[in-house]
Amino acid sequence: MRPIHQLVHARTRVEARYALMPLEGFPDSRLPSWPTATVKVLASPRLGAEFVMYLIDLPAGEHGQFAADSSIETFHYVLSGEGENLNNTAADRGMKPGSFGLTAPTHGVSIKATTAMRLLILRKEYEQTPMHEHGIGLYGHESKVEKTIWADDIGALLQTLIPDELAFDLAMNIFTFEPGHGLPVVETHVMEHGALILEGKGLYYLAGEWMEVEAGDFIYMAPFCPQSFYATGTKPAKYIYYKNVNREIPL
Ligand code: UGY
Ligand code: MN
Repeated sequence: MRPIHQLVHARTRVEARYALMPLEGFPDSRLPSWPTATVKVLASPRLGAEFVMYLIDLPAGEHGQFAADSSIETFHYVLSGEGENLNNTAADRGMKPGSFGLTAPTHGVSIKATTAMRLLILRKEYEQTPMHEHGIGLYGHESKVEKTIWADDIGALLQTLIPDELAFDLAMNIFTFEPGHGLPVVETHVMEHGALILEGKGLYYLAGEWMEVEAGDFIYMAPFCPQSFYATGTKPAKYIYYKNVNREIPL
């Protein structure tokens, strides 16, 4: 929390096609099915997003869940702490920083913290498509996901946590950029993004302006928001982001 004698200057911006929101500005909320957790709602349909992103702080020994549902799928990523994914089999039960999972709507997510945990959660309506089954879910750890070179730049590495298969309607990716490296173009695309900066700092280009960003910033990018990024500072910059993929555009 900022000391009271300082000015309340902020980098927070909520514009027509994007929002840049450092975590310090989000008040704590609670959720009925996570009664002892503190929750920050990073993005929701009220912002224009077609998904919800939560940052959940679950104290040691406590438990929270999202019940099985006819339509909502859930992605989770462990930012810190350790715990158990109670609905999973022994092989996929343990959770530590970097663990992630995508759980189908037909299955619940039930997490117990062994030590205090911080989780990034994304929930969205699963867009079914004939011939492609979501399956129960998919669980892993980022250290086991291959880093691929992005745009012929060895200083820009992409990890695709969810395989790019037609059964899945979302991508959750991690980008790691060496200082000075970034996206070589200004992208504009129909997909929207929710991104959390995990490490380092850099300059993000959003709808015509370059803005400083650093670890702990959340960014929402609406469809067709012009966007680009390069890392600054002396250490790599890393961010995790959501993207809707592999489906027809509703008309
Ligand atoms: O996958 C992407 O669209 C990615 N290159 N966008 C981004 O990092 N803002
Ligand atoms: Mn993009």
